[in-house]
Amino acid sequence: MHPVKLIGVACGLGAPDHGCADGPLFLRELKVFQDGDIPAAWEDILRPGPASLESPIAAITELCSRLATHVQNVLEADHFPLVVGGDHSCAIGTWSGVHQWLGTRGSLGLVWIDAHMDSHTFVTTPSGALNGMPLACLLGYGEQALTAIGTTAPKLHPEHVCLLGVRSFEEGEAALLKKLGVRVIGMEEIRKRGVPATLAEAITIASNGTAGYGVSIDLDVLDPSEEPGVGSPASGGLLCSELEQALHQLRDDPAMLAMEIVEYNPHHDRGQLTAKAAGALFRAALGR
Ligand SMILES: [Mn+2]
Repeated sequence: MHPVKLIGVACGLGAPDHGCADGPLFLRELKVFQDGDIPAAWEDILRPGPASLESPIAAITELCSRLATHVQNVLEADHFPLVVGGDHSCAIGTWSGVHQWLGTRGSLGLVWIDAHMDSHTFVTTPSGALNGMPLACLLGYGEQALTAIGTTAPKLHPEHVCLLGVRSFEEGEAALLKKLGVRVIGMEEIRKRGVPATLAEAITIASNGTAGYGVSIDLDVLDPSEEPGVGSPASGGLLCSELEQALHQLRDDPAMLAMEIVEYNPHHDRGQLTAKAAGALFRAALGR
């Protein structure tokens, strides 16, 4: 396995609750990604620059551009990027970076594990929060500054994307994904078919016809009764143990190019439960 390079994104400007900006620092302090079996080292923790005085959009655009370059460089060095959020708007930078690195090699697939769809644009959003928009941006919809990072081309084709764990969403974003034909696997379907089978389908969608795929894990996919350390908790989620078990499917898959673990909010955590869950998911997916 390629050595893992951890890139923190200490930014909560895209979330209504900015506390997840402290997530990467806490997770680094708690050493949750330090495991003897997995060669992993912190590369950097990125912070918003002076553009944050202007507007959240300006700050996140600049931060995501920097993040995209970092991710691209890590891949160039034959390492595995693990981006640690911060709010989920960092996904725009992460996957723009992987897309940039892929270049003419082929398309990028993405498995989006989240309680929410994160597929709003400014036309449909009720909150205006940018962490509710990254998937739409990556598909080429939404704020032009954010869809044009690296290149104006969409970073993802709808047929290569699958959402898993969804249970809280608004009509406008659901309509966009439906129009595009993006596969959404909600909790109800997961409860019928099981986590392993539905994750296997998501991986197949992200792999078929692509040059590789990524996995974006929003910790709010987990049930908040067990893991409360997130900014937008939604009840009826996955147990950490069942997601861990299913994530074993990712181990040693050479088609998996990068991963994200985002939205850890240490100020809502209880006895480091959610921090430990982040480490457990990391080991489940990348261990042996
Ligand atoms: Mn999310």
